[in-house]
Amino acid sequence: MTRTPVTNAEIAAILFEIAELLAFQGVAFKPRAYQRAAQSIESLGEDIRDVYARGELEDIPGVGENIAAKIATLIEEGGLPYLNELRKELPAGMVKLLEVEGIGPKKALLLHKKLSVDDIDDLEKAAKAGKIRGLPGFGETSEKNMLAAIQVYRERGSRFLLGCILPDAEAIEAALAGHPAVIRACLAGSIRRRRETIGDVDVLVATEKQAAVTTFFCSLPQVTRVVMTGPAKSTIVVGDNLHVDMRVVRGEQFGAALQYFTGSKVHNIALRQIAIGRGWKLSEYGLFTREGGEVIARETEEEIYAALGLADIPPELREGRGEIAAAREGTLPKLIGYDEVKGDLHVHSRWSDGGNTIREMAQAAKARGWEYIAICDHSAGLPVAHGLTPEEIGEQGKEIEQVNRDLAGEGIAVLHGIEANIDREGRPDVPKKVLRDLDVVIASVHSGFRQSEEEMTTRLLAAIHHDGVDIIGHPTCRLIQRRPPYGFDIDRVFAAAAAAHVMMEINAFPIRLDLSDLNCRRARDVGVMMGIGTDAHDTGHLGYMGLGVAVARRGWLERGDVINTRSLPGLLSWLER
Ligand code: DGT
Ligand code: CA
Ligand code: CA
Ligand code: ZN
Repeated sequence: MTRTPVTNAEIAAILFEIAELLAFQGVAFKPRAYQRAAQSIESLGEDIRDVYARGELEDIPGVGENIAAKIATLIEEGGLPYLNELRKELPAGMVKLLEVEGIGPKKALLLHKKLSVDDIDDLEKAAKAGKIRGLPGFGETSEKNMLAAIQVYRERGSRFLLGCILPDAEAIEAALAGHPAVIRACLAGSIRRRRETIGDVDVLVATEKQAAVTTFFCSLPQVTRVVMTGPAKSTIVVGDNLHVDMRVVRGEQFGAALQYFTGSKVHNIALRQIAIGRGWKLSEYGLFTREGGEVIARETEEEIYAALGLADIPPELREGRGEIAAAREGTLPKLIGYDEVKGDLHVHSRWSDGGNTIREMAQAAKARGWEYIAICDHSAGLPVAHGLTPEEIGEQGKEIEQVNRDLAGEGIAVLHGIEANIDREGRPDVPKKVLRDLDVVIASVHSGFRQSEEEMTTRLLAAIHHDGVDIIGHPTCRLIQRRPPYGFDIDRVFAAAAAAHVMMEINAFPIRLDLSDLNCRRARDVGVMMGIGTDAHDTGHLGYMGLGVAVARRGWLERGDVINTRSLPGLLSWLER
């Protein structure tokens, strides 16, 4: 039974599926068009049904007449005959094969034809039986890697990427906060702590009219089904299978409940221990004396922390990683603020695999109040992303100059950068003399992930010591729940980066978040400068900046640890050194 797709995420998912199915059939160009449209819709700032109602679907970047018609059918009819036709042509499990790291459409088709592999179970059997190593393009190593990738796939479980659900969660929070009977509404749980993956969304509401608010919650437009309702807690499902728990409390205990339901469990256990030590009791109802049950604090979180002798601890730090001792000693970091970012260091455009022009990206950045963006398209070593040759880099420079002239006086500067590939020896795939003329050079690993730890360390050290490189892009190359970070000597690489005046990127793209929170903290401890890049491939992706800041905050970073907090002159002077 399929349900009518309603959310942007669902429509995007269908377009992504069409792209994959078309790629399977070996169709050229069309898969990319569907992907591009899906990306735009995923990060669209409003409900796609509103765009449709205004007849403006074709204004969405990447959506042409053909795709707009498909979206219209989806919205009007709740299904798409075209998709059903495509699906019929392949066994259902085949598409899932693409979710195993290292398997693209070509390999999947080959496996299907030669070994009758129809799904992941078949694949696992074939690999275990040693049947795959004999196929053209496969060997014993790739067979072993495939088994490891299947393992990763199976362990992925059902957690959601923060960046994919935060907009929905914040929309629900805002809707609740806007209800007349709601005194306060706030996200809690892991999503408030901004963990990189989220099991379920928790939201806390203070109201005197529990029944009315519960009815409202269960009839929000995002709701797919209602799991349960009750006076203290209700659970709905949004989209495919995201659970949202709403807890209802009275106004005077809001702080205590928010503290309790924000977690983490480890953090809360430590707080309860401190309370017990003082002869008190801490629960979601408040902080009370053990004897007599007198209220000590409950209205705000600050009051609870203060009563326990602690500075107020930002949610992002509540993971039991030393924050309680720091709060007691007054040595908590003064975290970088979400509003302190002045620009984006990693932006793509149509010159490589982005969906928008340089001018459109600049204007969208300006609308966010930023002072600069660095256009860092891919270089020629990445043909799948239409990487730029040195000549094209030169032509792009002229366009950037023109955009800067046109936007002069508007307070937004476009820097000319590149995201160069680091080859297996650690060299960027762009000539030095070309790099020298650029404002920002990101160097990233995009291939050859399977080197040994020693080789990868040497490779990264070489890139860091190359005098044209300013930033190492997505330094560990991990994809959350999909691809583990490649192995390398992190401490050596960070120490070298600090010494060589090379930044480590915090790539804010939802599936990357690379460096991770823990790695940020390690990098900061040895004096590495961090730069946040959204890796935006269209204007909507610029919104991922907040995810990058969240990672930085979870990594205990302060304003001075992150280059994007500087104004343009400060950034440029750091880059020139
Ligand atoms: P998640 O949903 O797996 O990403 O992680 P959380 O941290 O949101 O966990 P969840 O949804 O099970 O519970 C929300 C918060 O409730 C959790 O962060 C801490 C708080 N809490 C406090 N004490 C307990 C307890 O004894 N059990 C559970 N499950 N949660 C507790
Ligand atoms: Ca949760
Ligand atoms: Ca929960
Ligand atoms: Zn990259």
